[in-house]
Amino acid sequence: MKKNKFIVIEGLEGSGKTTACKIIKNFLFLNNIKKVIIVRQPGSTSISEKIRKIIKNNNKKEKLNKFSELFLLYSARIQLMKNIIKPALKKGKWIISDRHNLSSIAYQGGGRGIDQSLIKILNNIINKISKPDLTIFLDVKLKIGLKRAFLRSNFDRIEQQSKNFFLKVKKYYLKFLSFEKNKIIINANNNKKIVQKNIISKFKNWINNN
Ligand code: Z5A
Repeated sequence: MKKNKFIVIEGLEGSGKTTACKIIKNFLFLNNIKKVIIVRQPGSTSISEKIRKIIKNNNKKEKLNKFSELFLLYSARIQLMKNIIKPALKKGKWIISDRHNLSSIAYQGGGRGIDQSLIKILNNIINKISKPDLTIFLDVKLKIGLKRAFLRSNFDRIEQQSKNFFLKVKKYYLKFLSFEKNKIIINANNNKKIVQKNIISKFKNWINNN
């Protein structure tokens, strides 16, 4: 039996992260690995879900400061790491997380322009609790991703940002992804069937070697 893993799915909006989480869970189930928890960030604990609402919703009376956004994201992440992820990993459960530290590097560091040295300090706190075994990055063209996200529902507070914001997010994703040792990059511009096939084939290969 394989040792349980902490898997992170990353990418721009509409890249298919939520879909990919389900694909991986289903693949593991078919391979007799049934103790699998999918979590989303920010979110997945009662406090983190409250924080998610503050981060996603537009407050017309008061603008959310970029540093408040950053610290809220890390408050949500610490709650999730300490209360769900760490205990589940200890019990031998697998974790699939829809976003993690790399999202903050890309959105708050790249998009909002917050100094990476501050984000690095916060990431070190998170990594001391537990570090992902694998990051799967769904590489989607901005236009395709945003179109999919918009078709699914109206844009939230972050999705309403400018094209330039998302270009910076993508740039930082790719830059910092290059420092990740354990990663899989998927071309997420293709149709669902092709993307699913590629995810399974690359993930299967990774699992067989880890
Ligand atoms: N955020 C941040 O700034 N910093 C952080 O540290 C963290 C988060 C952790 C979370 O929003 C927001 O928080 C996010 C970044 C910020 N905001 N923005 N912008 P969210 O969780 O609500 O949304 P999201 O993470 O951006 O994901 P999403 O928009 O829900 O998309 P997705 O999960 O990547 O894709 P999906 O739900 O699987 O698919 C979207 C639609 O496309 C759906 O109808 C699918 O059926 C369809 N789809 C999926 N794949 C395909 C393919 N291959 N072809 C065609 N259609 C497809």
